[in-house]
Amino acid sequence: MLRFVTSNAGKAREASQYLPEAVERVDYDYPEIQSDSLEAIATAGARDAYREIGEPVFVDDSGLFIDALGGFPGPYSSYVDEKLGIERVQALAAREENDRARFRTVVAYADDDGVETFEGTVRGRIVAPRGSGGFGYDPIFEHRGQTFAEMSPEEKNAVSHRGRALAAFGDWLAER
Ligand code: ITT
Ligand code: NA
Repeated sequence: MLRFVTSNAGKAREASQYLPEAVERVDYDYPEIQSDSLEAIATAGARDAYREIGEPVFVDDSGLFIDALGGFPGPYSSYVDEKLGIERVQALAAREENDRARFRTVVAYADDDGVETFEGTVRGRIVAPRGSGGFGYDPIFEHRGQTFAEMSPEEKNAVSHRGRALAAFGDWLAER
């Protein structure tokens, strides 16, 4: 059994579909350090959550990086979603010629041996919102003609940043 420390139900759903072991969600809101690096945020979060909970845990820190906006909102994606909302982020991006963006996830796993991180990236374009699946920025992120919110959970996991990070994590767990 794996413990996933997250306040985000959408992340937890995707992880349980992907990993070979059962995933239990732990709703502990670990303090997030401020950093431009998802690796640093995830590593500090996993270490803190492991200390707090006393059992091996993993966390997921993710962000949407819009090329024309210098990678904004990036590590601040959660804050920007909360304060502006995805429609206003899309409106900002629509003023630019270059519509390219990427999603990134860093999964960090902590146990007695320390912290291991696993990364996943997917490239796409920012478009006007479409679809009702997924969560967060999914309606404005298009990959090969479909937004992530138009995909089934399986379709999204097969190509997504989180799917790729979890696949690397799963391989590592299996080889351990
Ligand atoms: P945690 O408790 O796990 O930290 P969170 O929602 O605060 O949950 P992050 O700090 O990683 O997660 O913030 C990432 C932001 O990007 C947040 O607004 C998410 O909704 C959004 N996001 C993350 N993964 C996404 C995905 O696969 N599709 C769309 N939006 C995503
Ligand atoms: Na967070």
